[in-house]
Amino acid sequence: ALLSFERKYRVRGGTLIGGDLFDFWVGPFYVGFFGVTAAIAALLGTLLIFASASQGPTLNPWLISIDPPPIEAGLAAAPLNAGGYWQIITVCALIAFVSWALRQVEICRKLGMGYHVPVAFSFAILAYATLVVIRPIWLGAWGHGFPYGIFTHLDWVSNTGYSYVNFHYNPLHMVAITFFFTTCLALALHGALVLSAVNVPKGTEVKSPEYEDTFFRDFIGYSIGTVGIHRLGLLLALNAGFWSAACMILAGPLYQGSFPEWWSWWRSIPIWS
Ligand code: BCL
Ligand code: UQ1
Repeated sequence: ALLSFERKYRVRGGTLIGGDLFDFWVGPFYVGFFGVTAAIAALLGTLLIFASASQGPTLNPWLISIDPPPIEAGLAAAPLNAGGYWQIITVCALIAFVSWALRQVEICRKLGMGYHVPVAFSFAILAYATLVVIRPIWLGAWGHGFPYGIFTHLDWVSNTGYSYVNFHYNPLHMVAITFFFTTCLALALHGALVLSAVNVPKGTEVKSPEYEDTFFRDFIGYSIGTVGIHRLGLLLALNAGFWSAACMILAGPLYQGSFPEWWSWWRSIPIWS
């Protein structure tokens, strides 16, 4: 059903391409040119996953794996059953993700809103593209991309990590993890604080944002404010994705060998060496 306010916001225009073509809704969903391209790319990619899986050696969902070409194949186009499926599926995935972001942009434009959501999603796309396009090209072989399988992608993370001896010593991996953890802290504080103000006993009035500010001023002498916490949350989350991508550009393209060894400059600082 159409919610009472929805009709008012179903405005024409704001499209990036094709004018009125596909400028309509299906049920609650805005379609748009990029809704069509996202749907086609996602459907095609998914069908290709089934096609590749049907070639064996297993149909066990946990074990199915669509593997990139072998490292020796370099950056060439591979035969379907030797990494070619992986290459085409990767293209489908990228078209679907970028279409999804552009559809967000069109919805933002229709509503006269900022582009914060598509900008944020772009960081996730960047992290994915770093793993399956940027880093493999930089290292000279599609075989450096990760395989599309439930267990096999976990094995890839483990093997890739241990090939740098101890990945916890990757300094940018440290930065990325710290941003992920701090993002969780910020969202837990924010969710808890808002609920504590709003979820009051029956018959009593909801507390105003001033109570939220006051809680944190009493508690730690500082409140970042109700808009501020959302800016902080977005900043933390974008940095989590960005430094994840950066840590994988460091690992391989910019630095090979042992990450524990990378820290020898620190151990040899004159103060304590
Ligand atoms: Mg590590 C990566 C944390 C231990 C090796 N590691 C990461 C990062 C993150 C992290 C910082 C993954 C997040 C990311 O990239 O998001 N690692 C982490 C933590 C520990 C840890 C917290 C820990 O021990 C407490 N890591 C280790 C150990 C190593 C190790 C020591 C193995 C032995 N780690 C590696 C390797 C990698 C990481 C190797 C990476 O490659 C990875 C990384 O940095 O990648 C960049 C970014 C988000 C994405 C990539 C997702 C993109 C999503 C796309 C755009 C959309 C998908 C849509 C989907 C298909 C739709 C589905 C439809 C729905 C059904 C509706
Ligand atoms: C905060 O200060 C604030 O403003 C009132 C919120 O808005 C509702 C919050 O959710 C949180 C968590 C804080 C406290 C955060 C810091 C970084 C002091």
